[in-house]
Amino acid sequence: TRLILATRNAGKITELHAILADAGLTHELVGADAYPEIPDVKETGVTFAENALLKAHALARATGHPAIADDSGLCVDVLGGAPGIFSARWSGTHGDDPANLALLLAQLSDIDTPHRAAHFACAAALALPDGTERVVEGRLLGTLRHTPSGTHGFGYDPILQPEGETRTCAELTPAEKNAISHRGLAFRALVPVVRELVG
Ligand code: ITT
Ligand code: NA
Repeated sequence: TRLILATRNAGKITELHAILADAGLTHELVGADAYPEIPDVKETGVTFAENALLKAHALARATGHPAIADDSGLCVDVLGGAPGIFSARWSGTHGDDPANLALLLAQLSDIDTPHRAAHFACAAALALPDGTERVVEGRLLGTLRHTPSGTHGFGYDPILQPEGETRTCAELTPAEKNAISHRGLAFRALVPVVRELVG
């Protein structure tokens, strides 16, 4: 069965292929870029779950295939949960990961380590063409560094140090990150749902 990955984020796509393959999913995974005629989905929700469902439904409806979507971001305690759902456009330009990270670091420059708690959040949604939907969430708790470190991953990975780790997410191997990440947790929880509803 074809399963649409309702995302255009290359970092997410790489991680999702590994996470879903490790979980034993054998579906043909096709990214949204295979459907250039389908317009970008407006993320008008106010939660990760709402935005993930919007993206999954839009691709399922437009393609006629089941679709899974990821809405995710970095939530900083001292900023009241920001950037949160605005993580991909925090600096103004959608998808410019380095600019978003640089702006966030500048905003937190006066905040010392005990007050730099943050977490990654991920909502994983499944939608079927008939409108059936499910969504599950995962989190990765940690602390923000003052300077970026590491070259793996994407987005804010070089500044989030997971709880119990001495390395940032960008210093973990991809397999190490997927084993503990918000995305790994959410999509491993979604796999039995896919098996039940898609087959
Ligand atoms: P799609 O909507 O096409 O999936 P997007 O990049 O716009 O792509 P989001 O709206 O969910 O997706 O924004 C997610 C942002 O949150 C992403 O651009 C990163 O800045 C950040 N983010 C999410 N997961 C992350 C991770 O595992 N590591 C680092 N940063 C992450
Ligand atoms: Na979003």
